[in-house]
Amino acid sequence: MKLYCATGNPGKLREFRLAGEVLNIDVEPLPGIKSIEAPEETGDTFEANAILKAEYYSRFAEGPLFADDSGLAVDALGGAPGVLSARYADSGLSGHDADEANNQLVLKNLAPHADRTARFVCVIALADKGKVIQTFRGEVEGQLLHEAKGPGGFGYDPLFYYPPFGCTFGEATSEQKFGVSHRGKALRQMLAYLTR
Ligand code: ITT
Repeated sequence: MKLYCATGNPGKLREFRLAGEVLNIDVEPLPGIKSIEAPEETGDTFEANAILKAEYYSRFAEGPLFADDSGLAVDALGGAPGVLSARYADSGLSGHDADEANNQLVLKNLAPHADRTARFVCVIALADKGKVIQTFRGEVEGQLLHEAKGPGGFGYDPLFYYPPFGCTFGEATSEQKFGVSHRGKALRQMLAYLTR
């Protein structure tokens, strides 16, 4: 089975490719995605933005395509950064530097709070020819540390301590993270749906 995925985030793309290997599906980036202007993510929910991205990019694909909208929801911050996770610090930076600025702002805003519970949320939308077919949601709960730990993963992974592993997602291997993560859960649901 071949599925196109649409993302401009290299960290997500690495995880989707790993998913393809582990779950035995041919996951390929949408050809030419770099030359397609990204849609504005105007939704208030992960579902709305995932659908918006999947419907938009599937117009450029031949065959089914999926997109993910994901982020970190911190309980003590009322669910922030939530759908704004990628641009929380509004730093104008990209890649690792943007991640670093976002992590620093989360730490600053969370400093007065004792409760450091947070969850990663991922909604994947599957679409074909501009129409959504189905959405899939995965979540994983952890605790935010006071400083980053580990070189792996991307985004908020080095802050996200996952108690069953006894380490952060930044310290876990990609395979370990994929086995329990929000993205892994959503992807496995999509695969179950496609092979039902
Ligand atoms: P695309 O829309 O092109 O896929 P994006 O990075 O803009 O890329 P989102 O709007 O879904 O995607 O924002 C996701 C952000 O949430 C991401 O940039 C990270 O800051 C954070 N995030 C999501 N999943 C994560 C994970 O597994 N580990 C760490 N941070 C994650």
